[in-house]
Parts: sequence; structure tokens; C-alpha cells
Amino acid sequence: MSLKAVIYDLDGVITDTAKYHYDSWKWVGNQLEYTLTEKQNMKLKGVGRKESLDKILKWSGARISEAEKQSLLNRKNQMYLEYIDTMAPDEVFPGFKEFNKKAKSEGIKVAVGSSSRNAIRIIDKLDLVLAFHAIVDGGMTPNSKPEPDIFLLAAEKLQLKPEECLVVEDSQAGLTAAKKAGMKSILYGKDKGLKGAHMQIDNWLSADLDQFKNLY
Ligand code: B16
Ligand code: MG
Repeated sequence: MSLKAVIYDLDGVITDTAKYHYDSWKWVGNQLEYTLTEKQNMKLKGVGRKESLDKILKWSGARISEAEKQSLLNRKNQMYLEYIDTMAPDEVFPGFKEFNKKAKSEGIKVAVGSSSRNAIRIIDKLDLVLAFHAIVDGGMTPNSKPEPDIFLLAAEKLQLKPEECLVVEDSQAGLTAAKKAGMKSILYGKDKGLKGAHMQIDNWLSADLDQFKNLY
């Protein structure tokens, strides 16, 4: 078998939006009279919006109504979108565009599989809409990561079998989702505590496509 497609996670793999999520979730924490730590924010990586609020509510011990939950989610997203709207193409991680271009020139399909319901807006701000053969975001499937739905839909859109697709992820939720989808995965970044990846790369500048292909 050979590598037919790379499915990239968005937040933390193509660009850094974690800092914007952190500021917005910290505001939510403050509303609940709770201080969210950076370590806790890391645990929200790759986790869908509603599921992230559920985790914060559990950590804080706060009990609120469904209507209050919805209002917090809306206001968190409003705040997050104000950050997103300031984003520009120079926020794409260095080396990503070149790596992606090389993969495509070798006949490898490329897609995005993100839990974010704002993925297309972010990709547009980064001027990358035409860079992929398929984009799947958190609003297109019933379940978000760590369930496999997002990656399975990406494979379906590319008309490939899951085992022909390789996922690049920065979160535990994403690595678990790739495994459940029957896909190999590469961990992006320097995190040492995550499980399930077949290989790790520090950044796109040092990424070697041949190493990706050698996993097949
Ligand atoms: P939104 P990814 C994920 O994106 C983020 O890592 C995670 O922190 C966020 O809560 C989730 O998207 C939902 O985002 O509120 O924009 O719908 O890493 O899967 O690209
Ligand atoms: Mg991510």
C-alpha cells in the first residue's frame, strides 16, 4: 500500500489559534468565578466547543442552566471570532505551504479535518481555501474528535479508504480520532505526553515527505 492522502488538523497544525481560544475560555472561566489554567486549556485542544464548556463546568464545579450554557457558548465564540478576524496569511506556520505544495506535486491528496466550526473562516483568513482537495469541519459531522467522524468524512470526500490516509495532529483527541478511523497519524509539535502517533515532527520546516511515505 502507498500513502494516498494527508489529512491535516487545523488549529495547532497549520496555524496557532490556541492562544485565542485560551483568552476566550479564560473569560468564560471568570464568568463562572473560576481561573482556567494553561495546562487545562491544553486539554481542550481538538475538543469541540460544547464539549470544551462541559469540561470547564466539571473542573469549576459550577452548575448552570442550558440557556446560560448557550449564552456563554455564543459569547465565547463572539470573542474568539474577533481574534480570528484579525488573522492574516502570515500566521500560517512556516514551511506549511511548501510542504503541502510538494505533497500535491507528488500526486498525494490533501485535506483538512478540524473540530472547529470556524475552520472555513480561518482557512479563508489564511488565504488557503484553494490549497486543499477537501475541507471537513466540526459542523459537518454528528460527532467531533475524539470520535472518528471528521476524518472518515474527509476520506470519503477524497474517495479514498481510511487506511490510505495519514493524519497530522497536535492533540490527544485528534490522535485518538485517527486511530478510531483506522488511519496512521503524525504528532505535530514538541509535546511528549501524547499517545498513539506513528511519528512526531517538530515543525513543517523540518518535515520530510519521504518519512511520511515510508510509514506505508
Ligand atoms: P470552535 P482543531 C479545535 O480545532 C480546537 O483545537 C479546539 O480547541 C476547539 O475547541 C475546537 O476546534 C472547536 O472550535 O469553537 O471554533 O468550533 O484542532 O480540530 O482544528
Ligand atoms: Mg488541533
